[in-house]
Amino acid sequence: MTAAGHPHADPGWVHHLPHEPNLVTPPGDGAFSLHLPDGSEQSFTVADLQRMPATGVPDCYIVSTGHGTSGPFHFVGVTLAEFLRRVLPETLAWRHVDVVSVDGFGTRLLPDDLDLQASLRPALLAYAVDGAPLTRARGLVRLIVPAERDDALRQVKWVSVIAVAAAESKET
Ligand SMILES: Nc1nc2c(c(=O)[nH]1)N[C@H]1C(S)=C(S)[C@@H](COP(=O)(O)O)O[C@H]1N2
Ligand SMILES: [Mo]
Repeated sequence: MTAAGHPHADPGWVHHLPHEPNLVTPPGDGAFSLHLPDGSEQSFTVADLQRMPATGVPDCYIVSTGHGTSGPFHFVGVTLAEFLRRVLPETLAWRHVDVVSVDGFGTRLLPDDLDLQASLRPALLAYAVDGAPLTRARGLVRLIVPAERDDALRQVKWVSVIAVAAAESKET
């Protein structure tokens, strides 16, 4: 399927893969690249994330339409909101952020997605689960969107690129 019919997805975003979990773990150590609207790129490692304030979100479930629900999991990582606060220029208003995996799977988040979840159950760039480091096989670094309870299309394993699109303009 494409994500076009998915309530969270931007109509312009199309998944490259069917709605199935990828069982082949790609190479890599969790490092990913941030793409900014001005065309610049910046690399981040898991150690970089670990130096940022950590947030834990308990009672997360991975809801697979194909192979059932797993969890509850207690994921720990950096909230996407906090990550963006730290890495984006303060004046940059963003329109959407695409979080994309090595395997092409990805999701698009809008400012509302982070605002609505900003308090108790925020979206995370997770590097640990249930008190242990997240393994590469389980998705290091994995986007966890706790607000998504109906399927796992936003629980993106092996984050490879975080691409930020700017809003048209920001008048102050
Ligand atoms: N990178 C990546 N992330 C992904 C997928 C995928 O194919 N590639 N599949 C999604 C789907 S459809 C499901 S059901 C869950 C499966 O997560 P699990 O392997 O932890 O059970 O991962 C989600 N995240
Ligand atoms: Mo799934």
